[in-house]
Amino acid sequence: MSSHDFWDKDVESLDRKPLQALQLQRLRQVVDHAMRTRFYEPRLKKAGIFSSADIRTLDDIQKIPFTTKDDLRECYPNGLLSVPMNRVVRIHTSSGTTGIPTVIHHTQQDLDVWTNLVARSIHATGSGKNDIFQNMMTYGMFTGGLGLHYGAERVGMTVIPMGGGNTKRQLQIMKDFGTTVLHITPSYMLHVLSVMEESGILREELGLKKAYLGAEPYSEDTRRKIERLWQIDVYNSYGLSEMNGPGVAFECIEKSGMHVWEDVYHVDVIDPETQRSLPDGTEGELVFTNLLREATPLLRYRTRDIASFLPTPCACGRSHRRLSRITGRTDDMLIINGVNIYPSQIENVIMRIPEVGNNYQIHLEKTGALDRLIVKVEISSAMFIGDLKQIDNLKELIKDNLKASIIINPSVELHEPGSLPVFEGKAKRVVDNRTRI
Ligand code: DLL
Repeated sequence: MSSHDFWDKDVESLDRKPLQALQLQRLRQVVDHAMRTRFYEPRLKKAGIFSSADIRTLDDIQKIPFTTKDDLRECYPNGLLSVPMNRVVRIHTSSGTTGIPTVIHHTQQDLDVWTNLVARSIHATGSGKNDIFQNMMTYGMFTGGLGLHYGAERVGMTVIPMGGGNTKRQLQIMKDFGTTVLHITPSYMLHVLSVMEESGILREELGLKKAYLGAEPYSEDTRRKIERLWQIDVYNSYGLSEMNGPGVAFECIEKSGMHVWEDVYHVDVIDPETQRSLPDGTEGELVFTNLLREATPLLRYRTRDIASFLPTPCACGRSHRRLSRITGRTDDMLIINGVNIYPSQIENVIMRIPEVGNNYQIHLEKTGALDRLIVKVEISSAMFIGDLKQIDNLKELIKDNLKASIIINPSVELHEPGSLPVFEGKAKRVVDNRTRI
């Protein structure tokens, strides 16, 4: 590997030992900083931590109590702010559709750290100043727009700040400016393909090479499908507004798991029930500490996201560990007639089937005392003009495969291409119409 392959070689290839020493030093700093806040001071003291002197090893992080989304909501709007407001240069919120949003304040230094991590991530995918970057994530309080924007500028890409929506115009811009890299949600990426089919613009007229897909879960088969249909490389990108936003974990050119930038983020994988730490290779809930936060320090934040660390080093030479795909959230588990099912299990099954189109939805209804699972699936355009027998066979195939994977017997509805609701940001896949008692 040459230093050219890294954005910041010294940090990205730092051996595990010095990397952990750096984490410890920064953890101690952030604990001292948090200790000065009204939110953390009583909590840390209650846990026996009076200053950074009580954090002697990295394992001492376990003494720090968890912070939850509810804690953040209770602090709305400024309860976690730990610098004077005149040092805050930007505010972001989580994109949650219900309830009170969580608020993250940023100082200029916070933004610089974030921008640098995004730049590092983009560089790790092999993109740079020769790329035309079309950012199709929503701009605004959501971090997907501005977060990638500044990182892309820092590596010298030509940035087209489109934001989400207006798909025909997006395609025209892609064609006219020769866009090479997109930033977009996976569900929207599949929809753009359907719109391209009607728009008269041909794939050959576009210079597209890569897409950064994230902000919502998607399966490995969905990645392959998008790569095959678009003839591009897809890189998975994970982040959450509480930890800045995108740029927390990103795939490198190896496309095999997302490097978490461990000089800035300490991550623990815990069993959500017992709250005990789990070893690399075991799936659990991700718990993040931002080691360099000024305006909103967050210690041991329970993300509710489920994933595992890959147990082997990456061929790219980066020492920062890789996260698996996010397989679900502790709060998106569906209980259907007593059986626990994650929506990702359903996507895993249907997106493996080539005749399946670009969109799907999971509906839950109540019939008497029983729950009913209805999986609505768009079929491909080629299949749509096929004969009825073929369509019936496809329906049975999807049903059988789902039954084999999730145990319960679903109803499957096949829909024509483009007929299910489209989301230009995060997709809403589950519609739960069961009345709760
Ligand atoms: O979604 C930040 C982001 C923007 C990440 C653009 C990647 C690209 P929030 O709105 O706070 O922030 O939502 C965070 O989205 O806890 C996960 O549940 C989910 N999520 C984000 N990326 C992925 C991914 C942004 N690659 C929440 N795979 C997180 C699965 C993801 N889920």
